Amino acid sequence: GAAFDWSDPFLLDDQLSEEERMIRDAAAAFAADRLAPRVTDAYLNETTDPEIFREMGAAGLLGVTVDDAYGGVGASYVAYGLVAREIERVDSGYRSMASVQSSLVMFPIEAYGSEDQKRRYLPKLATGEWIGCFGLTEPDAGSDPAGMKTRAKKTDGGYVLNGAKTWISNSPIADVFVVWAKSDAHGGKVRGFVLEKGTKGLSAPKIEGKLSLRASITGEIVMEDVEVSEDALLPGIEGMGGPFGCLNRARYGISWGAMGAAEDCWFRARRYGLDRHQFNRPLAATQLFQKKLADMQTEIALGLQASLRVGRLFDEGRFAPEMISIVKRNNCGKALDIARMARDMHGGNGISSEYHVIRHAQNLETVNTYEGTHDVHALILGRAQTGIQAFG
Ligand code: TGC
Ligand code: FAD
Repeated sequence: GAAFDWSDPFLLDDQLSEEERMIRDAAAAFAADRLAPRVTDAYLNETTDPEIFREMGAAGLLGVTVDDAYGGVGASYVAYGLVAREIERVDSGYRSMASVQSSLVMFPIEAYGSEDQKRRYLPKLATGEWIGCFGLTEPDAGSDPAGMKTRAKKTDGGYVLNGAKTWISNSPIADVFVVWAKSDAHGGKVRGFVLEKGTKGLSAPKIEGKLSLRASITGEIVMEDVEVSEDALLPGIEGMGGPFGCLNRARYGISWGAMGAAEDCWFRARRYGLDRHQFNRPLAATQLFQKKLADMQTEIALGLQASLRVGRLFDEGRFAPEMISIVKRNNCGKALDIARMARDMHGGNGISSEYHVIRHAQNLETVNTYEGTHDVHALILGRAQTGIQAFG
């Protein structure tokens, strides 16, 4: 038999390629050296340093799956997931910044963009010189994005866009805006547009006062008669399959990321239980404490194994969106439970920023909601097995 590694029960590490391990280790070093030292201040003061994008780019953490001809890394979806896990081990907000850039901005430009669009945007997004955002959600269209009101009207040689997006990660500091709008020239079908900061009529006010994901800036995108030329249109896709194709990638990455945050909570709870004594013995010597550690270990081991499987299927071109709903939904829900549990196991110290677990728990409230809420993914899975659509 093999020795049991409590921190890697199913020997996940063994199932990775050499390249995947190298990328994972680079992301882990970056997260520990560059992100961990800043996160508490960023969270407490609700500040996002745009420089982080440049640093992530230099470390090769943006556009992990994007072709290296356009500045990406050209690595696997498994490698992308491992990067998300390492970044989110520090903070879900930092992982958000990276997943939006890679899956929601670089991916659609690479997959649906023209050659000119790819050459213009991808290299600068890969280095982090340009920051991207993705506008799908609107004030009256969240879980039901097909209900969007944003419109693109055809003009001579281009389009004029009107509408408002809300809850948009990165938008107040973004240079590049991938936005989705119903286009009258395409029978009212949803089309993607790439807008640039500074375009007349385009603004992105910050949403203040978030009590979750505070290290990641969030804003609106307001479009008032924004005129763009024909080359702002993403030519390669029409319909809701456009934004959903991006969401598939981001949701998959989040399934890994949430496990990274959960692992951080688990390791901290274990350490705390070994160090802290009450009733003349370590907390970790109690049965209740050990049961909680066993539950954490079990859910994390299963969750990581499931994400790895979906990642391999992704890399083989054999994934289905429902597989992603299973891992996005379950891993986020379990991570949130684990973070709340770890907070409890830290007692009063658990509410202090110094111990990090309450920050993870607060962040995971967002992670459980965005990219399809926990319940919306249940409805996607319910539909797949009953043939009955329960949401609309
Ligand atoms: P439905 O009728 O099911 O489908 C409409 C069309 O879309 C296609 N489609 C997909 N294509 C690819 N991948 C998927 N996962 C797809 N899901 C659907 C489908 O084939 C169909 O195509 P066509 O050509 O036949 O028209 O769609 P519906 O409108 O009934 O949708 C229902 C539902 C609930 C599944 C969907 O609307 C949904 O997933 N809602 C959740 C919304 C969401 O996830 N928003 C995320 C916003 S972005 C974000 O949160 C970023 S946070 C990032 C960060 O900071 O990390
Ligand atoms: P609603 O859709 O109004 O849902 C409210 C509640 O009702 C939820 O519990 C939901 O599960 C439930 N519900 C909804 N419909 C049904 C139904 N049919 N049956 C049963 N229950 C239902 N969006 C972007 O486009 N780009 C971004 O970069 C982005 N970043 C974000 C960053 C943050 C910090 C946050 C909080 C959100 C972000 N979002 C982004 C938006 C996010 O995707 C939406 O918040 C999410 O899709 C849910 O939509 P909603 O908030 O409108 O909630």
